Amino acid sequence: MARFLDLPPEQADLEDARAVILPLPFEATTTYGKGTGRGPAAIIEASTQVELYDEELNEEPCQIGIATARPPEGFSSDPEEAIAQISAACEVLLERGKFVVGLGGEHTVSVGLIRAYSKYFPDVRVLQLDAHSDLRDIYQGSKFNHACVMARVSEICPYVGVGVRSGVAGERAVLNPPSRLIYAHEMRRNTEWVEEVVGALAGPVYITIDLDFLDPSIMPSVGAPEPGGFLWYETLEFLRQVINSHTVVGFDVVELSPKTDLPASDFLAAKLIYKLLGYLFEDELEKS
Ligand SMILES: [Mn+2]
Repeated sequence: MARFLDLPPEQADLEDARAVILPLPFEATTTYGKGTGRGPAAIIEASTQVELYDEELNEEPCQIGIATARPPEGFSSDPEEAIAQISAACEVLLERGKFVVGLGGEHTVSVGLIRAYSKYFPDVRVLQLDAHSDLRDIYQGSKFNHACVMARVSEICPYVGVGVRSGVAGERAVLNPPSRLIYAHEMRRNTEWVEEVVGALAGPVYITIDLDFLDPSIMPSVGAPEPGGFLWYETLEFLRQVINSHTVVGFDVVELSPKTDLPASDFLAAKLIYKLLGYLFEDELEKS
């Protein structure tokens, strides 16, 4: 597999890199549009076209070193096994002090990543960006279906879900505070939503980004596109504020279902990852 951003070997060396891209081409329980298994490769391929210079930060965020790991060896197609493999792979990287960026794959992969993170950061809280609440306890006979991701996450740690515009009746009642679910229509009505979400988070924060949080007009390459999503700059401004207000310890970008005639989606995912790494390591970049 190619290297994220096609960085020269010295900037992509696992030993020295601050951040590691962990491709997780897992797809087993997708229900609607298929193809998330090809997501990581498509994001990495598109990333080779991303400019290394970030004009907003006036820095080259790649200076922190960004390595690209291999997917877990003998990657299982069974969700539970795959989650265990992902968790183990993530732990190895956390042990080495790396900032891990998980690349999905279907959203199920986040359960493995968050499981590993919760071991290293026992008081971690998750911020979920997603069009779907993913709160079903069981779906199509499995507790590890992508429609159950946040039900499983809520068993690991508290979380705040934002941007949701598709869910099931009574889902809020199953959440124990401080976990919270904020619907997209509520965010649209409340100009203070960014401050509200930032205020609802505490401790080390892990961000899981289901790309269908974004509006299908800018992110059509997802399995279950939902109208009424978020646009590029509002998403960046929101995430930058989260990063500036909290210690963000890791994130994942999941559910890209690449289509050959829509390369802009793959590029958006790659650029989003690079923008976030720039925001996250801005202080270190300024010092260097
Ligand atoms: Mn999801």
